[in-house]
Amino acid sequence: TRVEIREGAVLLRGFALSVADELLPGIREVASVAEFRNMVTPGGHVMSVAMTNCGRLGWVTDSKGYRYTTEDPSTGKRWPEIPEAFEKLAREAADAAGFSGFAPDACLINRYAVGARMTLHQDRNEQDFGQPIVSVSLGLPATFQFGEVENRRGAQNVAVRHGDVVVWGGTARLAYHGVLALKAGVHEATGEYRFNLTFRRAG
Ligand code: MD5
Ligand code: FE
Repeated sequence: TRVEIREGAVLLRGFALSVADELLPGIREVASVAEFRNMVTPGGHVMSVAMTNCGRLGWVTDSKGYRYTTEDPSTGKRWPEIPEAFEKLAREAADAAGFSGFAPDACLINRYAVGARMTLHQDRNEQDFGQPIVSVSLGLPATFQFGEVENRRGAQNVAVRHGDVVVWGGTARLAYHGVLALKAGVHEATGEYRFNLTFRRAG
């Protein structure tokens, strides 16, 4: 089913369910080359979410700031390629939400363990805010928060589960959003984790 969670943001419930068993080995393969790590924010905080990337560009943060890089700073090697199954899913989800021709060049992979969270923020490191972001949830459920474009006030909650895909574009593209602390649990596909694949056209 298709749920419009706000203007520009479409939740495609279960859209990735049939390909989840191709996505999870893909995550494992990417992480065998570019390991999950807890990056440091410019303010000096270690992020509770562990991250890695695939694609021409990868999102990183360190004491110098947030940015996209072509190389993994922990190895100096280029980020692994986006697996074909990831790319196909991202394109089809964007298409289903009305954004045809989406060609991501960056896929940030977030790994949430119990207690991991993401405080309200905007995604502003990409070149063209006219391009949507496609987000794929795998494993343990989470509570996603989405607010306004102007400020952090009045955020609303939406539950995201294994296989759900959200496409953010148009007026939702710069909305504040975050993820509440992950509750402990065990999922048959991912064990004690939630994974989120975030596809962007960054460059
Ligand atoms: C997550 N990740 O569940 C989320 C999914 C991130 C991040 O937020 O930056 O890694 S992406 C959700 C998103 C992206 C762009 C815009 C909006 C939400 N929004 O307008 O609410 O790990
Ligand atoms: Fe974000």
